[in-house]
Amino acid sequence: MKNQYMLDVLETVKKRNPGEPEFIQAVTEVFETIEPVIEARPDLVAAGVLDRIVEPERQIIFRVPWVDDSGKVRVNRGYRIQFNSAIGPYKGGIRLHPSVYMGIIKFLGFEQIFKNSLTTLPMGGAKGGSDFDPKGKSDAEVMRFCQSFMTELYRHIGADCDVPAGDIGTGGREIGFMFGQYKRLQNEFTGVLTGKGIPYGGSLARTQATGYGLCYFTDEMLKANGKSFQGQTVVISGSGNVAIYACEKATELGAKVVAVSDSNGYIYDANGINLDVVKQIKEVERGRIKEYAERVPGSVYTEGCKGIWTIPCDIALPCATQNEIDGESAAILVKNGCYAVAEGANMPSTPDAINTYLANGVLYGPAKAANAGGVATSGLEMSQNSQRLSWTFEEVDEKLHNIMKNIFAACDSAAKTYGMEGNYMAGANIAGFLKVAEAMKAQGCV
Ligand code: NDP
Ligand code: 2IT
Repeated sequence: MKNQYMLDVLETVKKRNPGEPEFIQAVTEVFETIEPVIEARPDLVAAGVLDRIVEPERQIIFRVPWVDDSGKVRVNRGYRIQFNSAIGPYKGGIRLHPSVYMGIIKFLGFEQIFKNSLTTLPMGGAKGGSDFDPKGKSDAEVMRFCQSFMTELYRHIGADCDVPAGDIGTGGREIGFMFGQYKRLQNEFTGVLTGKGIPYGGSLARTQATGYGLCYFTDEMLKANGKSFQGQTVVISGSGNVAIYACEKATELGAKVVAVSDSNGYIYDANGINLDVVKQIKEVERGRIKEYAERVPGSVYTEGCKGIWTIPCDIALPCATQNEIDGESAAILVKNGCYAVAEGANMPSTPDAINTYLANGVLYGPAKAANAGGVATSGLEMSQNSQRLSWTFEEVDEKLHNIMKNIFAACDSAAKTYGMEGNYMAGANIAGFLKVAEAMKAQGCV
């Protein structure tokens, strides 16, 4: 990046957000790819769009006290960052994981601005979460935590203001407890959360949406380059919501998924992952992926998660967490013949890994575009709630499929317009940025 104005803004971001490397990483990646837009659009510079877009509109940090099953008082820290409302109400998930701190929520909230813009639906960017670890907690403990979390959060959100959803550690169970508490406090039944259960306003296909959408996007990217999922070997990291439904759709599209993982280790199954077993272990029993090897003959479990990227594959779909593929892992993927990486997780590739993909002609589907199907379907859930109607699974799935096709087309076309054909990361950042930037300029200095 050579543009002095952009370098100055980035310097300010670094000074204002010390000790938050993930946030700096996310901002740097966007800046490096939108430089030609900034060079071509002095009006956006004059409107202070960049100076404003890197500063969250509002950041909320709060105490979350709850009582565990032994009667002991526990305290977690809750966050909600309402990053940008230029194109719609704040929208983004809630992450419950012990690694959560301001830098994680800020990077996720920042990326959400551009992702939500790419969906073409009217949603601003936000993210929230807590350092609470749902693992090993009883349902009653999770409920008390969620109720306490919402007892503070409810005053900051609303169906037309800020609509949270799931992310790591927050699934249907947690959304249910949070929705119940919101309704009780506000005495209002509204679409204030997405990812709700089907009996109380949830959308069919939201559970599948991120994983399915990832495969729809990847399919478009492969087809545009003369390839397809048919007969290809796929490695998927993670075994949570995104990984499970990515595995389901990739298999349906003719691929063989040979590996999945969790934070302890990974499974290799040369016969193709038996997803019913994974669903039973992860969705029903809330167990560890290690148990797969005990139930499926011929599969092998290896301790540690990084080794999953040494398994030879044609297509890699990282669906666990940020920075899970570093430069070294990316080089091994390339050496083993992997020619496409599409991101179900948010920011799973380090800058070194991305450089390795681009230098080796790997087709690279960046998170903001590739995993946008989850939040897009959340947008469809909001539409259904506003209409007080429910669409069928097929209707929602078809809309999702079209949205993912359009997202790929937008990334492809923006990359071409700015002379970076085939660089879908640049295309995603540019297309996502431009819509928000125009809206921010039109609304004046707010
Ligand atoms: P889940 O909680 O359902 O699953 C997360 C999976 O990733 C688990 O297998 C978990 O293993 C693994 N994982 C989490 N943290 C780490 C870590 N630090 N190191 C190694 N593995 C880890 O979450 P989701 O599937 O919903 O989310 C996965 C990714 O997709 C995240 O990056 C999320 O931000 C992103 N995403 C999610 C969307 C959604 O709709 N849910 C939408 C768009 C993006 P373990 O059980 O051992 O912790
Ligand atoms: O990262 C993401 O896009 C999500 N976790 C989904 C957010 C949402 O509002 O559905």
